[in-house]
Amino acid sequence: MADREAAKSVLRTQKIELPSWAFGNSGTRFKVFAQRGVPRDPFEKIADAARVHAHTGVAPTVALHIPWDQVDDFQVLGRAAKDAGITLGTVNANVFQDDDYMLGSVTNPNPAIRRKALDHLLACVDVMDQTGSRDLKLWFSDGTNYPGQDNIRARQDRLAEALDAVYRRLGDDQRLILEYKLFEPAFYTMDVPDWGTAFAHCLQLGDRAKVCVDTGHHAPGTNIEFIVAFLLRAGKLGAFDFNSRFYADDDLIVGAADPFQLFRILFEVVTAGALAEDSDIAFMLDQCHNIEPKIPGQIRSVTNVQEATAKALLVDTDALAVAQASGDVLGANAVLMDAYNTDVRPLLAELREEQGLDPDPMGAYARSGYAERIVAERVGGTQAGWGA
Ligand code: RM4
Ligand code: MN
Repeated sequence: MADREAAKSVLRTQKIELPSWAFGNSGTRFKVFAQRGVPRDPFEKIADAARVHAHTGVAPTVALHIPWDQVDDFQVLGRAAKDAGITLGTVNANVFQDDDYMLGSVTNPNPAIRRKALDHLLACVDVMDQTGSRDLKLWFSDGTNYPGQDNIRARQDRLAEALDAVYRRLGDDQRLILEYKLFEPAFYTMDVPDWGTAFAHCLQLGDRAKVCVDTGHHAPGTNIEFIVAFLLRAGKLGAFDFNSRFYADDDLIVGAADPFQLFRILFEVVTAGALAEDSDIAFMLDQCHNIEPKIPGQIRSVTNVQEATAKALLVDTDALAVAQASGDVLGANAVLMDAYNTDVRPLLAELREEQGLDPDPMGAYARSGYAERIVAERVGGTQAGWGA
């Protein structure tokens, strides 16, 4: 087994970014169940995200979604985050909730609608200038539902044109992160359906364009760790959107559906050296807590990523290399499984204690009284949520 202390020193520097939208109400197209105490504005979302960081110590940034998190002055929001002990992270553009976008945003056949969508993306870069965010994450719902509905190649041209305009607007320290998704809301073609499409567009754009792997955006049975390994090797993995899926884009708690897959993904990250402190990969959560309480849902998500990471760090890479070189199929597999089957919870509890944190973040949150406080205080106003 690899060195526990070495694993701990990497875990100490791990950073996981929280999605602001995880704290708002969410649901399916059938029903959004409102929860008491849910934030009514971006400031309250930030307070909740800071709470997750306070208990876990590894979630110091929160991603914004524009216009869901639109405020008059992003510097004020940034200061609020700082006062709460966190900073603002990735800016997510939202060009999927306007009536104009029924037939697409940047790939819409109507040039005026394409212009409107592009203007929003450019406005998101303005937001980044104010928040100091490094990454602009783009996910497009664009696509078609019926064969013949639109010209597939023309839509790729329109996409490339918009991406290029955004890329050229970025500052030297800013990046474009392109996310793909197999299907939904479009059911016949998505304009960015898979990592290959995202990769090809990013290659064309340049060094500061990278791919986001949302773990819920693949066909069942897809070997996601292979994609991760490939993109890492090509220097094109920009970010993860972590979540779990049983069926499609379920947005459930990461590590809930398939903790072994999460371990395999993180093992690829670890062996590529991409967990190092200077790594430029954004490890984000992209989840919705439809029926479970949201702050504990985020705490559980963070600790699930930590547990999978710890196991990945415990793989005895020397023994693995020997087994691989000698063609010892079962031996190599056993080395990996030994690490996966290790109970890393005591190690993580120890790490938290060393960092002055409660070893049990879920318990500490429950005891903190925060949940009761926000229920009592957040009365009136309109709860944040993405509708439906
Ligand atoms: C999309 C995609 C994006 C996220 C939105 C809320 O399916 O995963 O990353 O911003 O959902
Ligand atoms: Mn996502």
